[in-house]
Amino acid sequence: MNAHRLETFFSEKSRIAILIHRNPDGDALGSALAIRHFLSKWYHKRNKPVTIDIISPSLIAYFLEWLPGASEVIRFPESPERARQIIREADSLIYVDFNAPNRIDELSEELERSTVPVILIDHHREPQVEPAISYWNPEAASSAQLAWKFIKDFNETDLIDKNIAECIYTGIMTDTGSFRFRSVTPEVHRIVAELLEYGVDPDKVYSLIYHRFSLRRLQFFGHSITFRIRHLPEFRTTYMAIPAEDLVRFNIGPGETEGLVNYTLAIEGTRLGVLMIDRTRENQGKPMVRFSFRSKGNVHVDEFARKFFNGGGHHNAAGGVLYTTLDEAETYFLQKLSSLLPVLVAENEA
Ligand SMILES: [Mn+2]
Repeated sequence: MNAHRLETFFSEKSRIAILIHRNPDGDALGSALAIRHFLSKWYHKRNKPVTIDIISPSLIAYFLEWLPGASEVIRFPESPERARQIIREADSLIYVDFNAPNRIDELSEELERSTVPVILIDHHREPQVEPAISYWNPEAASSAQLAWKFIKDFNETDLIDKNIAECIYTGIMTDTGSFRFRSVTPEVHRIVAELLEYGVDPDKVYSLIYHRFSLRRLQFFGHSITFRIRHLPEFRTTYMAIPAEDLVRFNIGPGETEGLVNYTLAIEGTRLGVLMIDRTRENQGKPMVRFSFRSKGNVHVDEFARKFFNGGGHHNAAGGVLYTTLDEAETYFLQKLSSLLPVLVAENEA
């Protein structure tokens, strides 16, 4: 995208709503904040009045609250009417780290009604929007690197600062398992190198995100790993099924189960790791189980999640949901697992 087209598009806008997905992760929030910081400065430089709001469909996890500007994000559960109104009055919408209006719960209706142009900044498969401006690449390791490209394409590097760099760095770090996933290319490291030149402190960012466990949360992880894990070596699969009572017992809040699924892949030989959590309490008491899938190599969990679990995502990281009890969800999962067996046990794959 050339700078002139971006300039033409944004110079006509004065009410921009930036939208992120439910339970925003470091990539969604970091990208959205970086874009808001940058665009605010871009309009300020031109003396053009503008309103730029970030709307989150749910609350923000405590370990992301430190991100520069996070306190200004509008959270739907706290101000539902205001969130709806911002979308209704917006003259442009920026979708960040998601690409289907139905991923943002109660706000989906407002989005579907809206007729204003959409800017898409995302790396998930099968987008369900027709954007006016698109920074979409399913091969990208993170939305943050696409947000970075968007910012750089304005050709006004004097507006880029440490806050912007820190937000982008957080997005890339959290979506790449700290720069180790297959999706990490030399290009990703070149971007990270640039971000460090703006003064980002890697150890500080890592600690603010990952060294934030309370004793209670760490004990919940320990309890899950000890009592809720099942290892199926013949399927090269490891999964955990977490009953609602565990969430209550350890008082586990939104975002606090983040990262638990990764321990399933730590067992040698495992190529599919699954976390299923009873979320009935979040669904007005009606049965609901959320799934997280992680995999290695050519075990493509996005297809598996889409086909059987009302979900989707990336080749090696996806999510889904079933409206059943946890026991039923586990039985169903074990039935569907056989469809993956050939690829799970294929030879010559680590
Ligand atoms: Mn992402």
